[in-house]
Amino acid sequence: MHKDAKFDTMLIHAGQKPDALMSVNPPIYQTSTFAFKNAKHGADCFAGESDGFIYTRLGNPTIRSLEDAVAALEGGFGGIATASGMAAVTTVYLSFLSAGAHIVSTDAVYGASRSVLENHFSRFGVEASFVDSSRIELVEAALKPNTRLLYIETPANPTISITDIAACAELAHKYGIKLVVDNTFCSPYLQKPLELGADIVLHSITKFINGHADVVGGVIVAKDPADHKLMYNVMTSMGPNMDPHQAFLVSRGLKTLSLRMERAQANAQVIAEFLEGHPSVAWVRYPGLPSHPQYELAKRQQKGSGAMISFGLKGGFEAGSKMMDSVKLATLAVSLGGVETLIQHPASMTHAKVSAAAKQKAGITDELVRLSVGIEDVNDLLADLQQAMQG
Ligand code: LCS
Repeated sequence: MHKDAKFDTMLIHAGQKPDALMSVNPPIYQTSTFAFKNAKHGADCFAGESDGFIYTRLGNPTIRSLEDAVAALEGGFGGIATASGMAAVTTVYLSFLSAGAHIVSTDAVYGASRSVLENHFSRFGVEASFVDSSRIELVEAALKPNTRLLYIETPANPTISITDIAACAELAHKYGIKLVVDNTFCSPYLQKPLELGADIVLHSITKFINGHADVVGGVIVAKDPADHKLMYNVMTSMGPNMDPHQAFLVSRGLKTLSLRMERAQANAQVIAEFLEGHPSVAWVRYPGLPSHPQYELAKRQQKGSGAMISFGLKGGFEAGSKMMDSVKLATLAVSLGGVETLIQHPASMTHAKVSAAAKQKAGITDELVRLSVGIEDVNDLLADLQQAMQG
């Protein structure tokens, strides 16, 4: 692949190295371990003086192919694939947070990215503050001398609020703090956090990157080789590694990222406008609507508006529940970013473990319904939502 290859070309070719049989796609190296040619080769591999594979927890060609592809797409130094998105999140936390350290995070992050700090990292003396990171002055006010990480999710799950990545990078670097961006909702097709100054980008690969609701996985990409090395050591020591078969499936899904994202966000724009004009709908949050509070920032920072919408019905939680029970084409399920349209209720599902007070403060209200728009025919989706709101 030419070094100046464009994004869509990279989607198809990045990370692909022909094997001995010139296989066009990366084979599934479904093996736990790799034989050494001789004792010296084994010792050289362990010493890092030969780049042969050793053991799948430490690296595997099928997984490496995916890691290299995502690293190239994000414009980073190296990729680290993990068993789940949460394995990626916790690998980042474990790499940079020690007892006595502090992290500042977006308040409306994915529920587990928050609750793992509040319920588990707190047991090891790690302190966390959650702020509305769309307001940079609140981020700055939350920083402390022991802050090690600024962790933002943009657009945030599930409020779709948008944080200025470049402004956060400037702030973080002024205080010698690393900026981490969860880029799950956009994927590298729509947003490139490392180019905007972030140090580390991560994904729940379960979502848009894989895109077919058949794999759980995660990936981390660092800009700086030293950060990559640190996180790679943490990941391979603790063992939340991806499996070769998972990596194969994700590599296959990844190739159509642009096509899926284009169709899904075109559908989402039509649906968001329909919802905003519907008499039963109280409010809609979608970056492609001028009513979105960070509409201008979204236009500047993202290549498109994405496929995630949140909204509230005038009848509140009761009306939302009724709607979720009445959809026939959209599926009532958590997760997002697949080819199929999903609908869910964050307050009682994905963010159930976040305290009621924290949810209220972060804008995760009881009435909020979240839609992950798929690539079905948009007229069928509109008809389904229309009948479900009447039902
Ligand atoms: N980051 C974001 C933004 C997410 O939405 C999720 C999962 C994760 C990290 C964790 O990834 P996982 O371990 O599940 O691969 N979000 C989910 C959601 O909204 N519904 O179900 C899972």
